[in-house]
Amino acid sequence: MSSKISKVWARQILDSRGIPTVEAACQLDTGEISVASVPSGTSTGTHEALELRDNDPQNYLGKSVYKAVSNVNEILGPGVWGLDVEDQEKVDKRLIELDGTENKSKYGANAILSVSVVSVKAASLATRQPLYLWINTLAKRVGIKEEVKVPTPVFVMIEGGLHGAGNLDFQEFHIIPASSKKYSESLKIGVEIFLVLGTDLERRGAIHSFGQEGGYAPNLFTNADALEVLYDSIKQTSYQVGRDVFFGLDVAPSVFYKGGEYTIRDKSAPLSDDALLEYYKYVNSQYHLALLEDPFHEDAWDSWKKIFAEMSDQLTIVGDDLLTTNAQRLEKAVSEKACNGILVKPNQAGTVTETLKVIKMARDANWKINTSHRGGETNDWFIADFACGIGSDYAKFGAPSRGERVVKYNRLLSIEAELLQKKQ
Ligand code: 2PG
Ligand code: MG
Repeated sequence: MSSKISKVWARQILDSRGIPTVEAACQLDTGEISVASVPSGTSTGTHEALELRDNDPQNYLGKSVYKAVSNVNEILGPGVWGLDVEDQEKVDKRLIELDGTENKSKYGANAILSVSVVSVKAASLATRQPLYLWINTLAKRVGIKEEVKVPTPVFVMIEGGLHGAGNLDFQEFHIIPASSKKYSESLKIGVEIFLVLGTDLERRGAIHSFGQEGGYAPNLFTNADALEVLYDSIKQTSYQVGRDVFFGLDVAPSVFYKGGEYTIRDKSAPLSDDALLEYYKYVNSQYHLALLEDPFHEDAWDSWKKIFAEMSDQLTIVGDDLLTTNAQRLEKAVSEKACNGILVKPNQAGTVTETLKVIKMARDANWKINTSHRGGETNDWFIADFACGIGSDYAKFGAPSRGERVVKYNRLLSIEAELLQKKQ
């Protein structure tokens, strides 16, 4: 007989930026207790489910989440009491019904997701199995066919845009080890390149600070220079670009998009969508990108269709702000051929079940899945188990540095070890 949820409660904690977020706990009728906290985006897409903040200037400059916490304690938590913890679909359905809005704006996606995730964690305790295995069971229930696997890490090496304190326009410059490599080998590659890159940036006098996700945030002349510096650093290691490692970008252009044009350091005049596409082609010819995330503004559908038609045979075009882990937007992107990869962030959707259904749709369209952390993170490693449980192709958890990022990369190490042991 499966366990029932006997109590869910929440409190306010801080995320990695020092900004409040929601932590929830769930107690089962058998006495087991799980705890989960939710992340928060810095460069959020307009179409994401709503993150509820108090907007009271007297409290954490408006960023407190006391209302979301009390929504868990008074409405959402009591709403799921007595439910079978193994019936995640029912738990999430109840949460969605209680809120009743399209974008979870009544009780807040942060409040709702905290209850959804803490229930998944409680079910893994109740069923006495690792979290990633339980998530795989949930994934199979919605029709996802993939088995558990440790994804290829996408390391955020250099940060600009809203995430970096330096002068770069693009938000993230990635290093992606070849997908044929074992995860522990990929982690070693990522760390070695990261350390060489740090020394290199210092030597170049590109005075570096760190970005939100632990990557370097240097001052450079152009965005392409960041790729050049990365390229040089890799050359100093035993790894080869195009064989052992590949590049990726999360452009996140909302920050430099104004009046229908994109202003970047690489060009003296603002670029039209077509000119930006030409620029991507040039960058790709020089550096061979494996992943290109959010190349255009989140509502520039025609430009997305164009880049898909012209470049998707060479690289994976990933929609993050374009899709916001949202079934309707994904459906449109599939039917209009706007991209061939999705960034999956459970807090954009608001419940685990909705996130799983989006992944199933993307898999049906033969897309690549990149499961992602957020700019504001906690030490919760749920997303690492989630990425393995759904058989994600990639996992983007930031730089291989800073506690809230490495806790997830380290969790992947232990999952890899467990999976290897099972095979023996
Ligand atoms: C992104 C994410 C994570 P944020 O744009 O992909 O790196 O950033 O959480 O700020 O949206
Ligand atoms: Mg992004």
